[in-house]
Amino acid sequence: MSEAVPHPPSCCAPGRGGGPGEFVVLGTPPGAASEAGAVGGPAGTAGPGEGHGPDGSVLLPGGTFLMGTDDAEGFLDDGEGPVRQVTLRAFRIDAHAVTNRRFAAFVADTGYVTEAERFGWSYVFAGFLPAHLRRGAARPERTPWWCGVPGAWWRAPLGPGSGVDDLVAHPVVHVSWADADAYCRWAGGRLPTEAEWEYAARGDLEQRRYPWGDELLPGGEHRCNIWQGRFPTRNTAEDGYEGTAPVDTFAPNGFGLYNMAGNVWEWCADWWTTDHPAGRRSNPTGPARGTSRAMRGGSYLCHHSYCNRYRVAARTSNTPDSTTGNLGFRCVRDV
Ligand SMILES: [Cu+2]
Repeated sequence: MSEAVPHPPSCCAPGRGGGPGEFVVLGTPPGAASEAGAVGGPAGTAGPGEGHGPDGSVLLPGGTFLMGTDDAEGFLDDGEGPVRQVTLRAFRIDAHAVTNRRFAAFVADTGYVTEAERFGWSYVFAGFLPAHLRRGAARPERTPWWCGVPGAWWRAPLGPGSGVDDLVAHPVVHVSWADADAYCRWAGGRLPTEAEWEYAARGDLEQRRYPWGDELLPGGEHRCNIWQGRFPTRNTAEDGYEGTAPVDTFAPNGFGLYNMAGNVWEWCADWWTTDHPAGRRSNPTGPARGTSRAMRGGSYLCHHSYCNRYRVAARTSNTPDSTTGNLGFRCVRDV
């Protein structure tokens, strides 16, 4: 497998239903992938929201910032630009991604069943799988380092036989957009808009490439959990992690927020578009409708040779029912 796949249209997280050419064509598709039916969130689950005290979330004052980038390293086709002036009202945001511990509390309280459970499978990075699960697994044609694994879900992130006992402080993964939305409502919040997410990720810096500045390794130090080595065959894990890291790993950004770059992709509220109106905007919420939802931040699989989407202006999307081992979320709250 060659190392560099230049500027692929979709990033390292494949879609469940996929667009043309995107879905599983190698091996045998697991289960009845498109027959799971409509999955609603748990209606009326108003949340207790405990566990989000002063330590768990950060009040951001809002204001005006420059969203997007014209960085030569950026991906024009992803709609990273143009740079535009966006004004936001104040909001609170989780200091880190939602953990397995918190998601377990949500499920215990509500009996919520995730979409990956209903579909009966989810995407796991092939390099993490034992040979017997990897062999014959269905793989997306354009991102064949992913395997559709029957029985993979948030509580069994590497499929049957795996668990989250040692991962309670790691981000919950294998959650769909609806799963994330249901959790946020239970917790008394909502998913961030893309504008809120980017404003938060920038940590009060203006037009920098990463949440901490322009250098990937300031002073030679790793500041986020991404891929080192040769993607996708050799992960040297120089940053300390092959897969997910605990949600408060590495120094926080200027707003006190952890892992806004790398670790796991994070769902945003907005429908996806690459067409941003120029000029000033106030509290933008994205298009009124769409087919995929925006994701931000990049993940432990991101590598410069492949997608370079751990930059703060980078973005991608996925169909709302998609679930993978590198996609999680955090919540915001109105104030
Ligand atoms: Cu990536």
